[in-house]
Amino acid sequence: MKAVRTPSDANSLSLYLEKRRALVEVALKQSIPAASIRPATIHQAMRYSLLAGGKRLRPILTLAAAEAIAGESMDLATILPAACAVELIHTYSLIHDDLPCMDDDDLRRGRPTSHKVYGEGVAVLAGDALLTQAFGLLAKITPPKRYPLSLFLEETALAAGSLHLIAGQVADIEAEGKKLSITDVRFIHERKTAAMIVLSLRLGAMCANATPRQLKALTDFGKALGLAFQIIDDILDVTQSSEQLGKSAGKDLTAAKATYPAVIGLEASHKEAARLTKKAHAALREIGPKAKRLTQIAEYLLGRSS
Ligand code: GRG
Repeated sequence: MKAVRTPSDANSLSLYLEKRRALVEVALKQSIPAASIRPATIHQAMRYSLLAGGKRLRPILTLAAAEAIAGESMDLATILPAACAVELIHTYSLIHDDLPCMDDDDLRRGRPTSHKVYGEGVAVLAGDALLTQAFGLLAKITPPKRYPLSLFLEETALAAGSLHLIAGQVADIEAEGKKLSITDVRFIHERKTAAMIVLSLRLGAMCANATPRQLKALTDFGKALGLAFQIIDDILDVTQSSEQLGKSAGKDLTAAKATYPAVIGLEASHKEAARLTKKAHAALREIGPKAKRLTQIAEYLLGRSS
């Protein structure tokens, strides 16, 4: 019997996410050395954290940004090195963030954290190796006409470095237990979370040879989406259980962390996340109908529960 495809099949976001996630999973498995290669411990530790699941939001955004420029029928194989690179950097940051000298967490992606399984030394090195390999993957990109390979490397180093991802982490550590203004919290969230989300989108768009106007639109989308994503993350930390999140819930409160709910309350935080999601949608107008998946992803993230 002939399979019947309804229009809602083709339009379903969950089907789209499932397909893109499957592509990313296969590519991630191939993106780092096999667990048997000497010294096996480091490769096992890298694979343990990288292949532990997770939403794969950032690599999916890289693919979706490229598709927003070049269409869903494009060959995604050319985008996967960049998509994997952002997930490797993200996973490194989670491994290091969980260390006893940082957030000291026991649970990540529903499993014991890297240092709990492999010890602190190997966990630090697994993070370092993932970060390093991310640049190895970026070097495989065939640069499009408008953007030289050096720009991919430079933008990635900038987003993951001491002006953005690490800046956010340092400001976060220094803020613990202090009374912060919403501007201070926003400073942290923009660096710790939004910068990598913006990078994920920009790398995808650059791979697809986006025009400067399209790249600016996706950057504005990413800034608003990234901040909304972290505000929702702050809200979920208060409202969800560790089982639902696959990581320790309620830690922001016990560690007196800088969060939106702590400064403006839960209801106002929800409102701000919704306002930013609208702003993110508005930024996509420049791109047009091909940005449909990005619009849907932003809406989906606003309503997520894990
Ligand atoms: C250099 C020692 C050293 C440490 C760097 C930069 C850094 C450590 C940590 C910052 C990482 C961090 C915890 C950012 C917060 C962003 C965030 C909401 C992470 C969780 O992302 P999800 O929900 O996680 O996408 P999954 O598991 O789904 O990928």
